[in-house]
Amino acid sequence: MTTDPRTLADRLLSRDRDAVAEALNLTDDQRPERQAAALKLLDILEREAPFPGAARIGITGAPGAGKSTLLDALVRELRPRGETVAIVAVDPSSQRTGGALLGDRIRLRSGSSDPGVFIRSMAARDRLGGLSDATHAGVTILALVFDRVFIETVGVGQSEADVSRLVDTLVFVANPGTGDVLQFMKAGLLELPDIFLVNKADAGPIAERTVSELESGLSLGERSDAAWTPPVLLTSARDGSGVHQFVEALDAHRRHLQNDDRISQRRGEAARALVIGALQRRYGSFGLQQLGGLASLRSRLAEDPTPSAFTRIARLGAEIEEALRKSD
Ligand SMILES: Nc1nc2c(ncn2[C@@H]2O[C@H](COP(=O)(O)OP(=O)(O)OP(=O)(O)O)[C@@H](O)[C@H]2O)c(=O)[nH]1
Ligand SMILES: [Mg+2]
Repeated sequence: MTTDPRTLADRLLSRDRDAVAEALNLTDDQRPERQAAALKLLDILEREAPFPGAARIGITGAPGAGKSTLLDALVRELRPRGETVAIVAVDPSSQRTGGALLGDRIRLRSGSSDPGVFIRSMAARDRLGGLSDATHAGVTILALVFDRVFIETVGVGQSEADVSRLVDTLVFVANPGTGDVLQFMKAGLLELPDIFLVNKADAGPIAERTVSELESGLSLGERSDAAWTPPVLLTSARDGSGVHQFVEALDAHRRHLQNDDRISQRRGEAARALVIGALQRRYGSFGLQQLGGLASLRSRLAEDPTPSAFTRIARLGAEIEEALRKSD
């Protein structure tokens, strides 16, 4: 099958839902000629996408915290408002079927024929808990066609930082009474999320205790965005309480980012971190040394902000490979 990247890009840019599956298949395809077409497609999409476009939201938290159940509740809150929703569920290992199960659950409730909901499960291929480039591609494609794009990832330390580079708003879902909040704080990750949810509010006082733990933890730390105080909300994905307030908090954070154009800054920083992360993952620190090291790479990325992240990763990767070949 031949796919012309320009034609496919135009269909996505005009929000043609039928083009989504074709685009995702293209970016998943490992054959070299298809990879080249996929890169061209993603490059066009990243450069021509309306700004700021869809809201990109990451949902992270320990296994079993209720992330998928919350997404299910969110879909039922957002669809009656006429909003379309795409969900990327990142499976930490290909054996797991969490994403597929989530898909079945939501499809079951909201009707399999609802074209306003799209769910895709993706393997975290590159390494355990990490996000693959396919996730980056998926978000770029889905953000053109749907109003909100959610990424569900299991929090295992590094994955919070990875997902924060792909989203505008990061949500941490705490499981009350399990100690995961304490672990999260110890790992120094409290500064990343923009919204905290303590789910399973129906479990009673233990959930309120977790709220206080988080609030006191948050009062100690400094945040990179001093103008935003992350709310700590109680939700029950099971009975739906707090879900409406959660959506309000998501909207408030989006408005906050659009004030003073913080969103451009955030996306710019995220894109640079994404490029560095991808190169590090692929070539290691020895590879980065071929480009003069991290500091030099950072300043190069800051100087010339024009190419898409995808193009940069490809070009800098080729440069590293060339340098490695020469030093052989
Ligand atoms: N009591 C109660 N149980 C909940 C709530 N939300 C989710 N659960 C239950 O918690 C379990 C895990 O829920 P999931 O939504 O699959 O959790 P998850 O965070 O997506 O889990 P992974 O994808 O495995 O990381 C399920 O049995 C849910 O029914 C809640 O608000 N209250
Ligand atoms: Mg899940």
